[in-house]
Amino acid sequence: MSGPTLFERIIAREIPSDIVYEDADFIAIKDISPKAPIHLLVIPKKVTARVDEIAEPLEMGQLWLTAVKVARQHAQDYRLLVNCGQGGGQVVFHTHIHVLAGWESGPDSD
Ligand code: IU
Repeated sequence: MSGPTLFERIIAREIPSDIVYEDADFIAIKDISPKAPIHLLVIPKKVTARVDEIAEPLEMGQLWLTAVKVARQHAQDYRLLVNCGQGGGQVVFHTHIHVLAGWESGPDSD
């Protein structure tokens, strides 16, 4: 299947989304089906299907630094998570990092 990914269409404002962060290279949105009190997705604008397709250390570093920055804007403690490939639970094949946070006392407490 070709054509723009779901997240490209969100970046282009073709599909509405709750955008919490944007810069030249990344966007962060609220997950439409949150799995934690705070559930954000940090998405590179440069499309790769899955995180292990990012070969450039600088790009990989900037992705994770942006995820940390966005996470810290919303919580002191948080979980960063990447699903990689169908067998790893990935559903949207445009690389993204999940930011999960906001539990009373840790992710296994609720
Ligand atoms: P995954 O890592 O590919 O499994 O995560 C995809 C996420 O995208 C998942 O948590 C969905 O709830 C989320 N999502 C979304 O935020 N908006 C959408 O329109 C769709 C999925 I489809």
